[in-house]
Amino acid sequence: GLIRKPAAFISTICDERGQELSYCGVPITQVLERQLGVGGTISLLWFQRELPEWACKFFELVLIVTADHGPAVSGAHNTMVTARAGKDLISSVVSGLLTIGDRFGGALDRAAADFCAAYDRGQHPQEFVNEKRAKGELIMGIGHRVKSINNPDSRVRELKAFVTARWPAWPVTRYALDVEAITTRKKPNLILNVDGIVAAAMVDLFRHCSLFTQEEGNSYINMGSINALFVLGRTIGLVGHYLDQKRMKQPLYRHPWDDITYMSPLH
Ligand code: Q5B
Repeated sequence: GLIRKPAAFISTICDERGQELSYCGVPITQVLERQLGVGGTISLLWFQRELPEWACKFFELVLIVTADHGPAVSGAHNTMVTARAGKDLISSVVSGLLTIGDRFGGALDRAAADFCAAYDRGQHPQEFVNEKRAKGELIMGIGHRVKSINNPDSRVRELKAFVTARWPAWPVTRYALDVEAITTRKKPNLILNVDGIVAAAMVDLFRHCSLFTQEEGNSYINMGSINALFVLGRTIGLVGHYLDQKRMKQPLYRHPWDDITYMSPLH
């Protein structure tokens, strides 16, 4: 009889072999007819299930508010410098994406893991802050270079309003806000930042939309799915910065000497 050779790859999210492409079993025409949108597409391709309307809308809201935060931030800066060095779209966008990490735009997964672990062990927010300080660790999802309680981040305000109005329950978001109340007493810029609010809201989404087991939710956090929202959103802005520099035919960038302190170790 026929012996089927084991497949080299298994794919569970998308099938293009039939007459019609399907995303996790949902034909593309249905994705369009039912107006599942970008949020619904993310829910099928990333999470292999149709998430409720409020969750899909949240994904879209996150993509909009994280799409760009001006030319001064690390990612946009790298993309502009690369574009001005004559490089192509992909090289320029990738050079911007490579700056995303714990300190810039990539704190979401660790913020989610830390807030939910502290909440789950019943640790008082003050103890959580003390413990981080004692270990000399930064609290992921807390702090901003320019935003503060005196100059609030409207992105965070919008996300917070959406979560508190639409989530069935949001205890980890509450916990993160309690942490913020403590850290902002120390310094006004130690606010719950855009990474932190998305992270806490995603933990509450996984736990309270009743479509994930706790184990599945935790494993999506560990896989990096929350950082992926920032990466996807910010890619929109990085493409914008690339096109902007090319449109204006900006020349090769060279940093001015007067903005560099030259220090020879010999003197
Ligand atoms: N301190 C965000 O730092 C920033 C503390 C803290 C305890 C903290 C910093 C941080 C955690 C990682 C995080 C995502 C680097 C940020 C983003 C997207 C963005 C970006 C944009 C966009 C800012 C001064 C003093 C020191 C520190 C203490 C600071 N953060 N203590 N926990 N989390 N956060 N990343 O202002 O006593 O003076 O030695 O790493 O959540 O990236 O718009 O720019 O959309 O593009 O440069 O919004 O908070 O302050 O590092 O000089 O620290 O505050 O220990 O204390 P800064 P630093 P001391 S959202």
